[in-house]
Amino acid sequence: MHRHDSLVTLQAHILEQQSRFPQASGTLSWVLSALSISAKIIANHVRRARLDDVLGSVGNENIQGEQQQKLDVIANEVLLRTLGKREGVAVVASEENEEPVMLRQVGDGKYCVLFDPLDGSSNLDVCGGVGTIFSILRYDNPAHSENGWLQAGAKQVAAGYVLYGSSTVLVMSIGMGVDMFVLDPAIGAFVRVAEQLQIPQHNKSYSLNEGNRLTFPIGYNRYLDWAQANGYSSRYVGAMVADIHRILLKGGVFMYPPTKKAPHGKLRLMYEANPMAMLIEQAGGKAMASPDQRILDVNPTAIHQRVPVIMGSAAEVDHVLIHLTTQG
Ligand code: P6P
Repeated sequence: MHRHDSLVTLQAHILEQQSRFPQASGTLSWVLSALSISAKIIANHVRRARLDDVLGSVGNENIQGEQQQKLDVIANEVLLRTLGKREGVAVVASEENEEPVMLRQVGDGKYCVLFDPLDGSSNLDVCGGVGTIFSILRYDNPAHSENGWLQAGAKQVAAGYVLYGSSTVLVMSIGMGVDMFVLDPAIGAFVRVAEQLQIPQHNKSYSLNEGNRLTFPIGYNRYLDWAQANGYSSRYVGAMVADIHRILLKGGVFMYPPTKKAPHGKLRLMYEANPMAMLIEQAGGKAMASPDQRILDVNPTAIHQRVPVIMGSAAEVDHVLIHLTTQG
């Protein structure tokens, strides 16, 4: 039973962190609290999905060419509505929207919030883990790039995810380490359960969709042969948030390599790879797009662009990279 005298809510944690920046206006704190409220609303929809008969697809494809689930639309609308009410949010960009939405004029202290509202939603019908992923960029100077929101992941001011699993877990970073919160339904608040998470250095576990093995670049198959010869286990949920959460807590390596169907990988740079890469690096891990490119250094050219992903414990990522670079 959680001792309530030591209870620190997400709200208190956000204000605690803000107090370390005396010059802070509190705008970022407001944006993070909007994401917290959105997560609680989405969690309720996810847990009631079968009861409220909102499972299944809406019958059309989203911008990604994927079957849009009813809850994808619901989660997207919750985030757009909640963030839209926050003065500090100038732009929102969603996996579900073809173009970013300008909510208000650019000005000092404004932010761009990018998100995948319900990642892995195809797992919903079978009660599998699904999540929300978010990334926050400062957006007060479009000179960062002609669009303003196309900035490298290294410029993120905050990143995080919500996992709607056996419990509702929120994990986030504002660049000072990674902290974890669990939604306590009894009090309707996210309660801090871990601070300064450090990813385990090793774990003989890899996570990728081996069904694509025949079209991986050869180095990935060399790695799989090596890993299987060295007693590695395979764990793959098929929802990035669930797979990354396991790796953050247990260690290992997660990959989505280039395939014939997705030559640049399937995962989206701006609102999947970048936020997860920030969290993994802040927890002491490694996040690469290729042997010589860090995900956070990729300069984006399009809001929905995809990127190969290799991330997790640094030593485990290195085992993959060495097989991508050795010849023969
Ligand atoms: P595949 C879910 O659709 C998703 O975007 C990520 O959450 C997940 O890691 C990946 O795609 C799964 O893709 O091709 O293995 O089903």
